[in-house]
Amino acid sequence: MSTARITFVFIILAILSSACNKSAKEIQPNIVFIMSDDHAWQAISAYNHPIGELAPTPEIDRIAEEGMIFHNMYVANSICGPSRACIITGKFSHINGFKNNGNRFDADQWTFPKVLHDNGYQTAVVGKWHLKSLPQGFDFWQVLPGQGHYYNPDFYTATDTLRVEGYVTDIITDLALDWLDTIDHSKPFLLMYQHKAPHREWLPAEEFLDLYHQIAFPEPANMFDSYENMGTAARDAEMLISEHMAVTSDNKIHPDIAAEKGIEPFLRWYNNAYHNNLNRMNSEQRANWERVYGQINEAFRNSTLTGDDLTSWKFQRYMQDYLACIKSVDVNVGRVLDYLKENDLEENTIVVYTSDQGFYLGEHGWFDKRFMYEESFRTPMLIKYPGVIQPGSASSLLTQNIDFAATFLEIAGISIPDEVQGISLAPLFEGKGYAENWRSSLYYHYYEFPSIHMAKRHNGIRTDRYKLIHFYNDIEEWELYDLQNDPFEMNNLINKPDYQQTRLSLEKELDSLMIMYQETPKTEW
Ligand code: SGN
Ligand code: CA
Repeated sequence: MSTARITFVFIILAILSSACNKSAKEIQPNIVFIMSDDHAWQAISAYNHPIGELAPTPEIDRIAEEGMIFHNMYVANSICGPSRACIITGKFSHINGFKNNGNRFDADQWTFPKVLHDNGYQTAVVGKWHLKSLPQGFDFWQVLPGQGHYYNPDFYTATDTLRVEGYVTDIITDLALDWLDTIDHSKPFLLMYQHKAPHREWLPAEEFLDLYHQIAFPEPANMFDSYENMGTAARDAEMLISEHMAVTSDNKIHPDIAAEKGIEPFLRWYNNAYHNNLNRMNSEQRANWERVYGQINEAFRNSTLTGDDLTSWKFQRYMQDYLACIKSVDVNVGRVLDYLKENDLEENTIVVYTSDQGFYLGEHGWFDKRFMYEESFRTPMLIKYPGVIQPGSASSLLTQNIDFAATFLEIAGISIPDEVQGISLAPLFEGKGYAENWRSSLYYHYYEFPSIHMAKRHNGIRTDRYKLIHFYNDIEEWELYDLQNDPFEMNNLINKPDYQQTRLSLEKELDSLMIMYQETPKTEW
């Protein structure tokens, strides 16, 4: 072929391929929004943390391999119901009104699923919901009451309450795939596929009960933190693996054996929880469970663990069960990804994987979440968008879960109302060039106190490098961390002379975020 002909062929191919890309983007894409409950980014192998590497999540990682991983995705309020409300409204808790798990979500308000539904999307939510009020804006929903159960869970549907035999993560996936089978694949859809796992008390599926029993998981360096240079809030929190995690319901030791050893759980009802969890099982499930956990109980009965050794043992038990629950999530995410591929839906479907918040895997000695410290404030986020997001890409810009609503509207070609507080992440999908104009700080506000785990109320701000936290109700304390020099937040710098300039500028920035986000007057907090 002559050079002129080759050039001509290339030009035609280039025009054709740009036309294809364009039409792909002009079609409204399908959205599969996958959210698990309490899934720490440390426990996703794509994030390269030692825990994730020992308990890999190859299926979830596929989303990052085929798309983008977000290294700085944060929540607006690190607790289940509020986080979910922030996601569907694109607004902070003080605007959507759902500030803590005790509240009831006002389901009549604006949410992005309603808007997608009104714009021709087929919509469904399956699994964890936790907003007290029933879902609105969905053609189909089947959700767990409250926290739900791992074994033979109950579900609410629009017409019924029913108990489904099996393991919750598998069942939620079956529901998702069954719904996908019923809908019209030539029209766009939104599927919110939301797991209960790996929420406490971490009951693994039968096939994974002992998956990680032979692995020694590394303890975080600050697991025996004395909070010397932190504040009162860290010291007063009741989320220690050593004291507040139950040897019974959490670590699966029979209450009689724990009592023989002189170990009482922090709350007495944790013993009831132990029995209630097992009583839900059918005889086959129960027999499998006893086979595996019977051995652990026997070994515990014959042990003489106390003090830090007992804490280390509890940490291993915690990791084994928590990560085994994640294994089921991972396998089931794989089923959904495979379904999309096998049904020719892959090319036009965006898949997001995230969690309602981060979680402590022993950092500062803790489990649970709530605090604005990194492990619970930061949440995983992986997204693939074939033809738009370059496979294997990453973003480290400051992003927040209030951004999902705006993002989904923008990619569906629907205008974003001014009332939405989050911003669309869509510009980040196509690569560089946005860093200079991107937000430079994030706002956070947590309210659930006094309550289980006793994490005090606080708000604050995080920039690229610093974090300023204000504990404002039963104590009046400020904390300032330099995340570059102190990534594990061990040294509160608030009174250090060298940091007074930084403190002032962070306080100013916090004030302006509060104005921008229409924070309510402090007297109403
Ligand atoms: C339950 C858990 C707590 C957890 C809250 C909120 N206790 O109360 O450990 O912090 O839920 O979790 S349990 O013994 O019942 O498991 S959230 O994810 O719903 O916000
Ligand atoms: Ca949660």
